[in-house]
Formats: sequence, C-alpha cells, structure tokens
Amino acid sequence: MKKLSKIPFKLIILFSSFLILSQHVQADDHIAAHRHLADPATLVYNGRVYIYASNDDDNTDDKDSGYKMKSIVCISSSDMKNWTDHGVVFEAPRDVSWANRTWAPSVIARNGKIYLYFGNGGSGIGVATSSSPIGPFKDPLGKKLIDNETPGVQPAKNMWLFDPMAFLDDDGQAYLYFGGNGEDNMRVIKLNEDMISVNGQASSFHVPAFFEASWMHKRNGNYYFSYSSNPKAEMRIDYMMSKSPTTGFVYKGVIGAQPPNNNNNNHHGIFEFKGKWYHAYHNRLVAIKKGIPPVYKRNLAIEELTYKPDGSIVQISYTANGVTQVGSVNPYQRNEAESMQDQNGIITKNTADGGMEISGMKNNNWIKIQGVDFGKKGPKDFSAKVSGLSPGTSLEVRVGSLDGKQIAKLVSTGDKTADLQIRAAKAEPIQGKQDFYLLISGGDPSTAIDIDWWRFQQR
Ligand code: FUB
Repeated sequence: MKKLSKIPFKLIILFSSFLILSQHVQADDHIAAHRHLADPATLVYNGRVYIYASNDDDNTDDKDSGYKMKSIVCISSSDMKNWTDHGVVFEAPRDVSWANRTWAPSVIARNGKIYLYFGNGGSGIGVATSSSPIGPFKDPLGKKLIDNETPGVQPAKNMWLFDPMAFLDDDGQAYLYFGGNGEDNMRVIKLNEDMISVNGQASSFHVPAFFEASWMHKRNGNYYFSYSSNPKAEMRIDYMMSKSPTTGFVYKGVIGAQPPNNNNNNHHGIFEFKGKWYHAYHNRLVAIKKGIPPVYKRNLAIEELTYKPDGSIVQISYTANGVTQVGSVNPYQRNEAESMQDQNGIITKNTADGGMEISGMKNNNWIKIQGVDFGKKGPKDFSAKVSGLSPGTSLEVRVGSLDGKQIAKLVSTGDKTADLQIRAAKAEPIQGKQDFYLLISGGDPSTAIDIDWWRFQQR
C-alpha cells in the first residue's frame, strides 16, 4: 500500500488495468448488457430499484482508452430481472459546466428530491439534483461540493477525491463518505438537510487495505462500511461493522472476492428490495465475450446478499444466473421495449417525446422479456409501436425460447416508413407465466427496425 500511494493517480489506474488475478471458473450474470456500465449506485424508490452507473460507452474501444466517463446512465427494475433503460440522466459539461468527468455516482432521495453525487475523475466531488429518479439532473452549486479545501479532507497522502457514498440515517442526519488510495484516506462528512452543503469537518477511520468504492448501509441497527480493497488484497469487497455511522468500525471480512471475468477494479452497491438484500457490482464479461479490450468496458451484474444470525455477511458465491425474479410482467398494459432481461444486437435511443426505444434491429436481433403472466384467459392480439418493417421482414413473438412457439407476427404492410406506427396482429392462445422473445426475422439488411413499446389484448 505504501508503495502504491507514492505512485500518481493516473499510473495506478494504468497499473491496475494490467493486473492478472486468479481466474474463477464460474461465469456470472449481467444486466443491461447492451451497454457498458460500471460503478453501480442504487436507489430504491416507489417500488422500483434504480441503478446509476458510470457510462463506459464514453470510453473508446482500444486498450489505451482511459476512464473518460462524462455521463451517468440510469436503469431500473421492479422485478430484478427485466431492466428498463432510462438512458443518460446526467452529462458533463452539458449539465455541470465545471466538470469534465462524472465517475462513480451515489444517489439518494430526500423530501421528494433526488440527489446525485459524482467524482470529477479523482479531483473533487459534485452534486446534482432532480425531481425525478430518471432525471434530468442539474448542478445547483456551479462548483464542487467537496474539494481539497473542505475541512478535514487534508492532510492525506495521494488522496483520490472521488467515489462518494451518500447515506441518510434513521434520525434524519445525512453523511457523505468518500476518498481513496490509502488506508487513512477514507473520509466522512455530515450533509445539511439541503443535501447540497456540508456541516463541520470531515472525519476518518482506519480502513484496512482501503482502495476505493465506499458504501454504507444499515441493517438491524448495525452500520456496514464496505469498500474495494487494494490490488495487493486482490480488489475484493471487504467490510467493517459498527454501532455508529462514523466511529468504532471493526473489520469483519470479505463480502465478495474479486469477481469472475473482472481482473481489475471492483465497485459495488448494496440495497434491500422487496424483502431481500442484493449486491450490485461490475465485471468485464461482456467485453471479454465480444473480444474487445475489457479494461475500460465494464458491465453490471448482481447477486443476492445474505446475513448470518449475528449480523455478519455471508460471502457471495458468484453465480451464472444472478438473482431470482420478484414479481411478473403484465402483458396487458403498455410495456416499454427498452425494458428487457436479455437481448441480442440492440441499442437504445431517445424518442422525440422524451422517452426511450430500442433501435437498429436487424435479422436475428431480439429482446427477451422474462416472467410475463398471461393469466388464464390468454391474449387475443399483440400490438407494438414499430418502424422500419420492410417487405420480407417480420417481428415475431416467440415463447420459451428463440425457436419456441410463435404466438404472433407483425409483417410489413409495404408502406415502409421511418415513423413509428402502431401495428397489431392476432395472437395464439397462451396461458400462465412465460418468457417471450421479440425477434426480427428476415428482410432488407439496409433497414433497421425500432420498437417503442408492445402490449397484448386480453382474450
Ligand atoms: O470508474 C472509475 C473508477 O474505477 C471508480 O471511481 C473506481 O471506484 C473504480 O471503479
């Protein structure tokens, strides 16, 4: 650690990029894999869980890209399996003139407002606010919230001033944890009720092998401070426990080893949703599968988290299928096409009305929606708002698998148009809970198909 702290910040990032750590045999689950996202921060709000992430699609595809993330992407779910893409919700310098980076956010709700904290790279922390969890977020201060002049931040050896974690305690006191690159570089400072100013000076507690990625959560009166350990300790997620949010922390062990298919920096978010606890994190599986340099192209994944009776955390076993679904999808209402469990070959884009759609679909591209409950009666027809269906191209609805039973099909009417149109087709009877696919089949490779939403009509 001593050796590392003498190395400049940029060099450490480069160095950590080339670390070769032990390979794990298991693959793990990934979510929103049509994007490269990292550093998950979570917010449970009005029956959904929102994840805010560093947008690694801002980084170029080459191995020397560097971490150039200047936007934050938000996704959300009500069932932990189907995730809705809300797109970029905050971007520098568009929404924050003084910053050129938006790394590793933390998001919290208070008094009907949502607060998003972010690192301007490793050189200071900003805050942005919105009235909605899906933004847009705007900078209320016109300057950093935390910098080297903030009381209590310095002295610190080679401090990385980033990775904020906002935490609101049950007594109404909010705290911001932050810092990196040294066992004595973790800081915590009180936030005022406005959440955009600090109260008093930052304090610190010693964190063994502390590298980055502070997280705080509370369960049954216990405070859990978790973090990424340094490269020497294999960049695990470790944790400490206390009965106070700022003092008395005791090291308790490992929450998650270095994830499979990662071999580099590690960053997590812990949250409770519908009675279960979860651990969101990033790895580099999607880039590895694509065969592109993975260092700056991370992706999100998620696992359940469990506790022992004494409150200590059971170390995560990384799985191939992440978590189980909580709830189901109602097919008889408008469902956004950018809400899916898995996909092949899609991108998402903003629509003119401020929403999102899936875009650029060609032959054999698809989305999968998991756990759709058709009920006892089943559907009588299927409709979707779609554009670009040229002669010979169809949008097939298949259940169970990609070559499962086709229950509906939208075909070209010959009036190929760039505009989204609502199209309907008869649906075969089908009952109960099913996974289904929207699959593009055949057609003109020069035309790409966009889908805004879909729904079934009940029989
Ligand atoms: O994404 C940039 C940096 O990588 C974050 O700030 C760190 O926590 C690490 O994940």
